[in-house]
Amino acid sequence: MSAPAIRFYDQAETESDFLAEVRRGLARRPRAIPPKFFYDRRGSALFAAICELPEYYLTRTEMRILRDCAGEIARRAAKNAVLVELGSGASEKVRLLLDALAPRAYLAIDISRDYLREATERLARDYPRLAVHAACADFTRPLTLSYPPSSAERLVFFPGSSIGNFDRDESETLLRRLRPFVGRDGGFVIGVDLKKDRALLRAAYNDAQGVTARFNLNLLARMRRELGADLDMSGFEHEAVYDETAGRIDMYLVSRRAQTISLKGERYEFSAGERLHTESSYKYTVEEFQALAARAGYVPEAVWTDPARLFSVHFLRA
Ligand code: AVI
Repeated sequence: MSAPAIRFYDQAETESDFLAEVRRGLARRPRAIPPKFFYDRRGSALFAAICELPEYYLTRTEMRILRDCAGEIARRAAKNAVLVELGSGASEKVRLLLDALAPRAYLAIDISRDYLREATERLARDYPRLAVHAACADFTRPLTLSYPPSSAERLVFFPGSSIGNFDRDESETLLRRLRPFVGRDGGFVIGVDLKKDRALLRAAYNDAQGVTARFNLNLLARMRRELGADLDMSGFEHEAVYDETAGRIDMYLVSRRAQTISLKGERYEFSAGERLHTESSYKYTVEEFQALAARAGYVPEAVWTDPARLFSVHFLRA
C-alpha cells in the first residue's frame, strides 16, 4: 500500500543547535544537557518502549483517563477544530481523541523527524479521511508554521506529562507563550503526572529491564554518532532520584571513573562520580497545576484523574 499524503513542515533543530547545546552543557557547572536531545529516532523508540513498561504507570493511566473523558473533551471542543498535538511521539494517545472528536484535521508537532514521519504515516493509513499534517519543530521556540490558518479553531493536546520536563518557571512561560496559539475559542488538554508515593516514582524511572537506562545513555550515543564525540559509553551509568522537597525526579548520567569526553577539539574532564544532569520530571498536585495554569492566564475548566489519583488530565481555556 502506498504511503498516504501527509503535509510535512520542517523546522527542526540543526546539528549545530545540538552541538552548541552540548558544548554549553558540558562546560557549565553543574553539567546539564536539555532532555529534548533524547529524541532522535532511537531515543523516540526507546521512549515508546518505556511507555509499555510495567513500572511506567504514566502512559497506561493517562490512556485510561482519556478513554473515559474523551466524549466530554469532544463536547467542550469547538466543532470543526483542528487537533494539534505537541510532542506527538508515536501518535497513539491521540487516537482516543480522534475517535471521539472526528476533527477536520490533525497537526502533529515533534522534534524527532524520522519518527514523526513514520508515526503520522501510520496514523494517516488508519484514518484515511483525516487531513494529517506533521511539523518537525521545537515547540519550546516560537512556532512559525503556515498551518493551521489563523481562522481555524484549535484543540491543543499536550499529553504524557511532558510539561513536567520543564521547571516551574519555564512551564509557566511555555504555557503563557502557547496561549495565543490555543486561541480564545480553543481548548488545551494537558496530561500532568501527580505527586505520589516515592517508591512508585523511583521504580517508574529505574525499571528492572534497564530501558530507561538505555534511553538516558542514548544521549551519549547520539553525541558520538552525530557530533563525532570521543567518549566511552561504558564509563557512564544511569541514575534517577526523587527529590521530594522539589517534587521532581532528577535523571543523571554518572561518570563511573575519572575520564575525558573529547568533542571537536575540546576536552571535558569528568571526575569519578561526577554527574551530567539530563532530565527533570516535575510532579504536581491537581491544585498546584491549576494554580500554575491560572498564573499563565488560563481558566482551568475541568480535570479528570484515575481512581488512585496517579495522573491527571486537564481541560484549560485560553
Ligand atoms: C517525556 N517525559 C514526560 C518522560 C518523563 O516521564 O519525564 C520522559 C522519561 N524519562 C524517563 N522516563 C521517561
